[in-house]
Amino acid sequence: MLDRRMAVAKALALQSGAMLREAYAGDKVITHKGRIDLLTNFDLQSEGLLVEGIREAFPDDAVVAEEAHFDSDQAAYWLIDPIDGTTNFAHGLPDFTICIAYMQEEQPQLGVIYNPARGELFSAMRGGGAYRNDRPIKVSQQSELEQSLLSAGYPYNPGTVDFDLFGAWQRIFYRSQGIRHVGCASLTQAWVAAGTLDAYWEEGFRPWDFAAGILLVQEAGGAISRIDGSPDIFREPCSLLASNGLLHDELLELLNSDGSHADGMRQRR
Ligand code: LIP
Repeated sequence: MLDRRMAVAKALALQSGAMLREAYAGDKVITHKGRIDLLTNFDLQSEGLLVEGIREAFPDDAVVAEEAHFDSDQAAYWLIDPIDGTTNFAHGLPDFTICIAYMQEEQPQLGVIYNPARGELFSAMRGGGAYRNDRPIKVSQQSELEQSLLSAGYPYNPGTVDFDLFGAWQRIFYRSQGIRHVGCASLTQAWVAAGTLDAYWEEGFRPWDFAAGILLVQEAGGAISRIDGSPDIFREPCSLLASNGLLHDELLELLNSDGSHADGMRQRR
C-alpha cells in the first residue's frame, strides 16, 4: 500500500509541478496570512489538485494540508505543503517545492519533495533509502566544520523562536565555509540528504514544511534532532537540526553555547 501511495504522491507532485513551473515567473494574486507570510492563488490551486488526487486514489485517507484542508485526530494521514517556499515563488525565485508526506503515529513513512524549476524529484520511504530522480542519495562525509557549507532557516514569526537565532548564526558563520538561506525548508533538507549541504537548522516552522525532509535525511544516513538536542522535533515551537551526522555534536554545541538549550538528549538514526 505504501508503494501505491508513493506512486500517487510522485505523479501528483509532477502534475502540480508542471503548473507551478509555468507560473513562478509570471503574475500572481498575492495575499498575506501574516506580516511576511504570503499566500498566492497558486498555493490554493496546487493544494486543490493534490488533495483531490489523493482523495480520488485513497478515499478513506485523511489529509492535512497547509492552506485549507484539515482532517484531524487520525493516526495516519497525508501531510501536504502545496508550495513550500511561497515567498521565493511569489518573487519569481526558482527555489520552491511541492512537499508531500504520509504520516503514521506522528512519524513520516513516505516523503516526496519536488522542485519543478530544477527538475529535482526527491523521495524516500521508511527503511527504503533516499532518492533524487530515482537514484540513491547519501549525506556528505564532511567532518570538518571549516570545510562545511551549511544552511539556516528563519521563521515567519521570529518571536516564537526559543533560541538566539542570530547569535548562533554568527558563532557558526565564523567557523564554517558559509551559511545559505535557501528560503525553502524542504529543498534545503533534500540538499542535506543529497550531500550538497552538510547541515541545516531552523526553529518555529510548521510540520508540513519538514516531515518529508526529515525522512529523506534519515534515509540518506544523516542525523536529526531538535536544536536543543532532544528528539521531539514536532513539539511546538517545532525545531530541527538536520546534518550528515558527523557535524551534529559540534553544531549542537555551537547552537547552544549561549546556554539556552543545555539539557537536551540526542536522537540518532
Ligand atoms: C516556509 C519555508 C521557509 C521557512 C519558513 C516556512 P512556506 O514555508 O519553507 O523556508 O523558513 O519557516 O515554513 O510558508 O513557504 O510553505
